[in-house]
Amino acid sequence: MSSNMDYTLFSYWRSSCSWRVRIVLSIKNIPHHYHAINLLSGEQKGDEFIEKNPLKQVPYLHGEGVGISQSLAIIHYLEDIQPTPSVLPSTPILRAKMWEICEIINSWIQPLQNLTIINRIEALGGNKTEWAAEVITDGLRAVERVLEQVAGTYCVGDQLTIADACLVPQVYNARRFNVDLTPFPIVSRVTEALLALPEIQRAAPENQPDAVKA
Ligand SMILES: N[C@@H](CCC(=O)N[C@@H](CS)C(=O)NCC(=O)O)C(=O)O
Repeated sequence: MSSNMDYTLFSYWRSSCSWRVRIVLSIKNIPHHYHAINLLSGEQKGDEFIEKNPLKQVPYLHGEGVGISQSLAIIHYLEDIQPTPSVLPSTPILRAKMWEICEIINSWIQPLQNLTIINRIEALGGNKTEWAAEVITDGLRAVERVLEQVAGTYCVGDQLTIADACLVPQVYNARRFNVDLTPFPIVSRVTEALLALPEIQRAAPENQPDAVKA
């Protein structure tokens, strides 16, 4: 790992994409600072943050004099700077299946139920909760299919991978939107196994400095 490393993660406690990065930072035990960006008060839309990420989104990782947006790009970088423990499966086919899970979540489910989008759905007269529940259900059905092929204790066999970092936050959002998880027994079982791990618990929303206690 780079010796002059001084990383800052810009994150929001309930951001599922920030949570993905927090999980990988935790699995790899990479020291970093935490800088909270309050998405509900619109801090991501302030000039200072737009300068970092014009898409007005977290996560954003600053280190080595540069900033990186996009959770999967950040995770790739973390894997490169600290390859052990690896969050990539060891064979090409399992790596492909892992990316399949990641992309279903990263490119289909999450963008369609992101804060900006569901607020827009509501502004256009739609029901944001129903919308989010529908896209999450569709996506998790596809994830369940892949898990039937490759899951072990975790998403891909018994190794913690990037798919696990994507799944846990997405299931949390599924619960927030009252999605019925009964049709997805492997998603449910794997998530429970992951939530029992200290490295996953450390990254959980309620354990972040900006968590709002109920
Ligand atoms: N593809 C991006 C998505 C990032 C994203 O959607 N971030 C959400 C939180 S999970 C956000 O900052 N939303 C702010 C908003 O919609 O105003 C990634 O993987 O990092």
